[in-house]
Amino acid sequence: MTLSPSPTAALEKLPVSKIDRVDLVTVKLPFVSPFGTSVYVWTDKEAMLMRLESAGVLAWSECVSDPDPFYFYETNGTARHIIKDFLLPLVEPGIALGEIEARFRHVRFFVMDTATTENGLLNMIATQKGMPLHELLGRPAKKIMSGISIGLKETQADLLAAVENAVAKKYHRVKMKIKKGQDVEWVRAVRDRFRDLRLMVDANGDYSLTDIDHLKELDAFDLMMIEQPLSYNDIFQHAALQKEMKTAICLDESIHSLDDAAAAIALGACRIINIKQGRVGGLMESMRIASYCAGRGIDVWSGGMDETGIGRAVNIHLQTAEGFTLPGDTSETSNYFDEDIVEPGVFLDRDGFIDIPEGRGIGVKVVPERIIKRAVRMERLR
Ligand code: OSB
Ligand code: MG
Repeated sequence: MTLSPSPTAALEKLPVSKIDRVDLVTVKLPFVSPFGTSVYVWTDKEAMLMRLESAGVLAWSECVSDPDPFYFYETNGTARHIIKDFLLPLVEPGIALGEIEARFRHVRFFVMDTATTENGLLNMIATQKGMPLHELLGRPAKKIMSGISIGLKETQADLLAAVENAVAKKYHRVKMKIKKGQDVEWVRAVRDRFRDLRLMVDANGDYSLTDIDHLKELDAFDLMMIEQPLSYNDIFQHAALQKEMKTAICLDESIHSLDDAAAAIALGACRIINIKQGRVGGLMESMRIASYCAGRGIDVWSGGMDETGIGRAVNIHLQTAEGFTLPGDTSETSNYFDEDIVEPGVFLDRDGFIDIPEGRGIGVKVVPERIIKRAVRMERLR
């Protein structure tokens, strides 16, 4: 197999400065309405934020773990432990990002914590250089496509109202959550009403191969893809399912690295990959996966973890990278929060596109009063 030039070669050479101070700040933001998936219903976002300070320059980063292990095995509690006791001590002044990644590889599996730390360092470097993050990543600015993830609703009328709202805002595609017993008829209701909508579904692993005939009924609705129909832990069975289904399978939970993506593609387990930078260890691994997929006809898009504006800004910058061919889970701030902790928030323009926040680093500014208002825990690590 020929390998295309690494999209991160230049980034790996960048040295990090002395980080004088590191704090973890956990904030809790109420959702405007509960967000339901096949596994759990969240009523607020409890996000652990990392604040880095170097010679008076500030850079923030967001860990995408939840307080619970219902989407992923990490929690804000395990993330704090791994960052504090294992990752941060490996970050020494003057060493290059590639060396930091190599050191982080000794810490097995904790991709969300690796991502938090690495993304914070990238934001710091871009801020110090006075350039936007996408420029540090070597990517030109562009308008970012939008997409919304609609959680499970109590009634089909509620679902149709939410889709109607998304269509009116000009979202480039709509994702609806499904689960066993709330799938085919709910998709049919949406498709009957919105014939041309770019529509997809996400099952968060609720089905097994014994449901194959039922899942195949979804082939009738011209869906862009079905996201993670089978177990969060599986690649092999998805390959069997993809052979039987017309609709493209997209993997989310199963993919934690470039190696996982390569295995999934080689097995024919999916035709699309949802890249959540936090779930694959950060921006650099995300770029590697996206470039790898681009060379093999596999579409990728940026997933979301209903992040605060810090994580959202990172996802927005990432989507300038090679290979991000499809709209991601990047919705307006108001879809989740009455008030976010950053300015500016995310808005769609009249064609449904999102502007990259302007300025150094991730671009958005953290509003200190809002952090204080929402903080549930603060801890200085260094
Ligand atoms: O499966 O993509 C998912 C949110 C939390 C956990 C898992 C998922 C999601 C979403 C929300 O679908 C996407 C977003 O708006 O950030
Ligand atoms: Mg998903």
